[in-house]
Amino acid sequence: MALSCQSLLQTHPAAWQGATIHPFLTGCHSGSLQSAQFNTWLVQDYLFVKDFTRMVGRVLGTAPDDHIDVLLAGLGALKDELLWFEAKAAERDLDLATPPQPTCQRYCEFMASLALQPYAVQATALWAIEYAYNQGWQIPGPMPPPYTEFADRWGNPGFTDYVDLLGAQADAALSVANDTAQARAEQAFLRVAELEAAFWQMAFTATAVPN
Ligand code: HMH
Repeated sequence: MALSCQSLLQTHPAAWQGATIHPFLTGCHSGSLQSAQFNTWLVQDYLFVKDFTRMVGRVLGTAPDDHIDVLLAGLGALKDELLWFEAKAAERDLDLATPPQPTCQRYCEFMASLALQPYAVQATALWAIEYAYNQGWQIPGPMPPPYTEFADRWGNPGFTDYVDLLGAQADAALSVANDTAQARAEQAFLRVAELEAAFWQMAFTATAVPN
């Protein structure tokens, strides 16, 4: 049987919980997160999303014809998202010309490395990256201000539909992928899960570093 997004989640529940349940997100929900911790995440996630946009561009470059439309819509949303990050950073007086933290750097290097992988691996990683935020921001329950709009960005029904479409495209690619590509897709899924957990954790470990 071919690998699917659903089977990956079922086979690796602990890894996926690590990616989507974290004190950063529960701290946003309860109000216990320090604003410096949130700001660290905000700046690093902007840097992440810039490189993620490049990755989606590369996935589009290898996608079959009938997957182009969804990916183009995703790129359109990312254009808006980058401007939104810039506005959020300006509201908080944050300097976006900050160097990436090692964890952000590692994640960006992983995304760059996907260019060498078959399309099925790229599509699986893309789905996992988006699904991690789609779930992570929703699991704690309704977020109080100032975090409501952050939870809505990745938890809104339109984004959820987009993530479902990415999952369907990854499943379609996996259904015709050979064993090697399927094994690599599973590795990529686990690497995304690990990097997502580390990315949340970065807000706690990096905040004390002066810039
Ligand atoms: C670290 N993972 C990270 N940042 C994001 N913005 C997303 C996933 C979703 O796009």
